[in-house]
Amino acid sequence: MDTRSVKTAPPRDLGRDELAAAVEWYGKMVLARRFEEEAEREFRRGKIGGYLHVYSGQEAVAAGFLSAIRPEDIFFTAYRDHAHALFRGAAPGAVMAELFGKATGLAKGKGGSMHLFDVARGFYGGYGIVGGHIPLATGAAFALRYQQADRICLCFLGDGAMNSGSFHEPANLAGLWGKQGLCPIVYIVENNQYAMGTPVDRSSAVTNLASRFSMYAIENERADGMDFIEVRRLAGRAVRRARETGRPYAVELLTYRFAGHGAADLFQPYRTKEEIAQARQRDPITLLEDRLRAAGALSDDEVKRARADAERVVTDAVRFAEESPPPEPDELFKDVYGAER
Ligand SMILES: Cc1ncc(C[n+]2csc(CCOP(=O)(O)OP(=O)(O)O)c2C)c(N)n1
Ligand SMILES: [Mg+2]
Repeated sequence: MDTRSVKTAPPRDLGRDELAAAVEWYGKMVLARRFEEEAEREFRRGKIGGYLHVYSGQEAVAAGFLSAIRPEDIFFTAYRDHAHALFRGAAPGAVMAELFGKATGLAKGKGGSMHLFDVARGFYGGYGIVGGHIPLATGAAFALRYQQADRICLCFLGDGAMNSGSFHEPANLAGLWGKQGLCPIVYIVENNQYAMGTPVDRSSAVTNLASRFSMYAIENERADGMDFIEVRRLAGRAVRRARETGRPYAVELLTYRFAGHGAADLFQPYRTKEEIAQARQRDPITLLEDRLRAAGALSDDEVKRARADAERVVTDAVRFAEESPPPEPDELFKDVYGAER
């Protein structure tokens, strides 16, 4: 199943608060998209070392969920993480500086694109090992409830990550702990149809990924991940439920990445240009723009202003990253285990 076969829900009336939030998040999504375009450009200019995976096309997923949690809640994701950091309020300059490997970066220039961290804002990373963060997020959710905190944890993961062993053990524990109300986590499977060049039906025996959570007594649902407003509504319900019951919940959101897997995936031999063009017809930013225009909440001028603001913020972020110093050599021995001298 792909996003083309999912119908967008018929427009329902948007409440005043919902509309205001959607306008605000539209601006954030425009910024994230512009940020990613620039990151790809800076990679090609040789300014960004290591690896780079951009989020373009998937914005409604992180935006929908991160707009539905509280400041004290926490979340984990994999390596496609720039938008998650920006949506949560990290300074774009600090995110770009991290990509550039600079001391002013979100992880002091020592993590790079795949390892963004912003613990003060509840963002616990940014992981390059596929599936590696799922046990951590599940343990963190348990810890929150064990400490009797009224906080929940989100765990974003890819369709490919669900086939790693490090998915199954924590999923089992989450189901088990959930029976005692001790695991307030929402797993958000970002099904962008591919794990690098491998489509879901060539890597997963069961292609309804949401249903696989049932094996571990985790209730689940599957939905369109391109429509911000619907994702946000769903997120509101899922998050409230996890908070109230302490039980895990799983959502599979059907989405699509518009760019290559990573910056080195230039030719994308595993998919056709036509497939990409068709997916782009349901660009989450355009869909939201259309919905807001139809509701009379967004004018041409406001769209222009959102784009101009994003341009300015990203230009400033690049300048900040370029002008920042690299980390000092003795930073090598800080924030790591077993490096006492
Ligand atoms: C343990 C491990 N195995 C293999 C890789 C190489 N690898 C990097 S990304 C990726 C695909 C993951 O796909 P998915 O979870 O769907 O995430 P997406 O890139 O689509 O966001 C693989 C196999 C890795 N980083 N870690
Ligand atoms: Mg994927």
